[in-house]
Amino acid sequence: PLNPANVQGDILVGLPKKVQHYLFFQIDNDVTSFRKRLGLLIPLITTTAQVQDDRAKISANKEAAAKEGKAPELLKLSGVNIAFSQFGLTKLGITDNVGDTAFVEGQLKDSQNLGDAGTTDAQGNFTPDWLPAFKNQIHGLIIISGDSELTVSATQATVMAIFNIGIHITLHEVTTLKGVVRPGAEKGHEHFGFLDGISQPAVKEFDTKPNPGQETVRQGVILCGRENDVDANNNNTPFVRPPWALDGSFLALRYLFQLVPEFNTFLTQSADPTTGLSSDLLGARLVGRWKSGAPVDVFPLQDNPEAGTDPSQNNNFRYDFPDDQQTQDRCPFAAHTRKTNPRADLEDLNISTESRRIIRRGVQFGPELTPAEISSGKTIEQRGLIFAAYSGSITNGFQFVQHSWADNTGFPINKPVTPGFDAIIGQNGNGPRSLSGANPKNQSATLALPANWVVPKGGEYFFSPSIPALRSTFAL
Ligand code: N7H
Repeated sequence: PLNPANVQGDILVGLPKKVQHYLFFQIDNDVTSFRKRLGLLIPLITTTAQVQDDRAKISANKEAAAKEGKAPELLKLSGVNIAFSQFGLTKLGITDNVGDTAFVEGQLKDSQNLGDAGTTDAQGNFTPDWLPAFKNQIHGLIIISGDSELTVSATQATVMAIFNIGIHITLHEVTTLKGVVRPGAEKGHEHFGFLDGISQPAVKEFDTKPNPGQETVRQGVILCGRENDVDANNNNTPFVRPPWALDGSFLALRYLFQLVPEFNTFLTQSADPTTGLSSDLLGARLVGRWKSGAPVDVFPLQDNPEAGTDPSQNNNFRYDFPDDQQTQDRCPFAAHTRKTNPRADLEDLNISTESRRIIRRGVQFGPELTPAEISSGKTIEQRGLIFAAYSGSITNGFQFVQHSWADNTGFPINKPVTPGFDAIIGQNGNGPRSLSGANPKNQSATLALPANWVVPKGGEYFFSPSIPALRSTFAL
């Protein structure tokens, strides 16, 4: 059985965070010293068991404070996880093939396939419009989370001191992305304003009390070497993995900028109040949920904020109301949540979606809208989502969801009209995007989406090894 002390904490439960740093690094030439230093880092790595303990402490604290009518004492929690790219494995001299072609090739090479905008030179080589940092060979990623910028920076300094003492440098930083949860009532909401992190798969024999509507996946969908660790793109053939891959997970990391004023302006301009399509309803139909989190499949005409935050209601739908499969009365076929987890659209055709599920652990970055941005309707500050998704396979999970679902205008299949692009994340390089069904009163009309308002600026695929694998195979 699965031992929570063996699995890194971000995968199955998520490091508790208000602030989260993603430190992308390269290993320097003295690999032996790096591996020794990694050995010193291992006791600092937060395991699943520790996150479970920390979360229990946080709720006990809150309860105790509530009883006494006081504000809960601030816990200075901090978490550390580590993951390696294929470049990192190669640098460490680990030659085993972990059995995931997307990971082995790296995300830069996958960027065109993901639909990222970029340029192709005379030799036919594609370069995405990414930040220069992500065009480097990144060897690994250290994730540091905590309750404040101060705690996280202090932990980051400790981590750097383990690897680099005096002139003895074993690792250097390529870039650090600093995520921060949005303030006040926007906590838990991404920058377009929608509550996020609602729908995650439950993991069999780990998340033993799924919420209504929450689907349970076998452990191998998220962790390598466990039940159903199979290639869904190749007749569910079992993946061949080295033994040390057991209880590790792949991490798809994407640095996604969001153009919030432009998104808001589009909603205002494309609303059609004469047919009842307010800008709020249009936004909800593009996402598949109202800003509150309430799913449009259950609440098609009006928001229900109470249901939005209620775990017994906010995930309890399958796009299987009698009118759902052939009409877009309730939810457009190309709404973001429907594209990325189509539920009954495939399941009722006897096509399983289990191997396509991912666990999302991202964090927002950047400030709230400034007055100048609100008045001009133009993005000035950089903001968006550091998207992070874990699964037992990138090719089954993130890559497939982005390429074969979000970017594929014919998906979901078997519909009377062409669904179009995922309204939020669908990508067509520099080309145009549109979707059908945005207006429930005119469902075959297509709505042209002006440009990408989610702009990929970089990323990489990583492998997050188990604690025993870090000891046996990565560290010295
Ligand atoms: Fe999405 N958004 O604000 O619109 N996402 N997402 N995502 N996403 C979800 O159900 C968003 C991105 C998935 O099971 C919600 O938890 C934004 C990528 C999946 O019903 C909201 C960005 C990929 C789900 C957003 C972004 C996915 C999901 C509803 C980028 C994968 C669960 C909250 C900036 C390729 C679907 C929730 C389900 C939900 C938003 C990126 C996938 C509000 C802004 C790149 C699988």
